[in-house]
Amino acid sequence: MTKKTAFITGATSGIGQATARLFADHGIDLVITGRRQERLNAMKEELSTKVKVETLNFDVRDRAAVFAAITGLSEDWKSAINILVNNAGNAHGLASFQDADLDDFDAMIDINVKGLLYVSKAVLPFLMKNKQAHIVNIASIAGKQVYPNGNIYNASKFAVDAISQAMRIDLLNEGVKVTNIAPGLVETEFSLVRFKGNEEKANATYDGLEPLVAEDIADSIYYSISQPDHVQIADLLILPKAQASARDYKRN
Ligand code: NDP
Ligand code: 8X3
Repeated sequence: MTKKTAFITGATSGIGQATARLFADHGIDLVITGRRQERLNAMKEELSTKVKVETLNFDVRDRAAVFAAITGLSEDWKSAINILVNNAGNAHGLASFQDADLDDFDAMIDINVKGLLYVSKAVLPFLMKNKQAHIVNIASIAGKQVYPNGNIYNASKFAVDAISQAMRIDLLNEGVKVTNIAPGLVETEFSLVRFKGNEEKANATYDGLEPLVAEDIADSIYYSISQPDHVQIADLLILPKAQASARDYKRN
């Protein structure tokens, strides 16, 4: 069986962090990225007892920094990485199109869409050379259905969904599998970021219902990358029991 080595963006928190931990439990060597160096250091210290870990600190919006960090990896890493988990991303704001802040629109397009493209283009040459390669893009139910005030977050995740489909077609002859994962409500730092540190608003997102936890999505990512070589999980939509659509929740 080919040894698995994964590159995970946004591993300092939430879904990316839980995925890094689960992968390490399964012996998958890791390149983990984020902007919070102290968290990257802590993750490296925690996971290095199980697997090889490299950390890279860059803002996915910074195209030059993305390419400098990734092309600067050692040849050992470059010849080993066969899984890319494009997870880094967030919502910025929850306001009507007419009231929303243009800086928030920029952030979501630049991080969730352009950042994912930069990282993918930088990592892809290794994936195409290495065996049994796989890209997992973290989209969202927000990329399948629009909800009030979701506007450009929705647009950014619809873009991720389309990019997953496009990658799957274009990479068909390269032997690179592509999985799109679309979670519903997951309790992470996501809402704190969306509401710019307002804990009351962030907590209200999960009022009266049991959301998913990051580990639930890590499980589905691991499931996707641990299938036999001939099986390609194309798209997974994973919701809490208390959620039926991007706008239908059952709250107590
Ligand atoms: P968190 O806020 O907990 O984690 C986001 C991660 O992305 C962090 O590690 C953060 O690292 C990284 N990140 C954010 N902005 C940047 C940037 N500019 N450059 C580099 N890294 C960045 O949220 P989640 O774990 O919930 O989110 C992970 C993914 O899951 C996102 O793509 C999100 O859209 C998606 N998702 C989340 C859902 C939810 O309900 N939570 C549901 C559906 C999808 P750092 O700050 O250190 O840079
Ligand atoms: C995150 C889930 O419903 O808040 O993508 O957009 S939602």
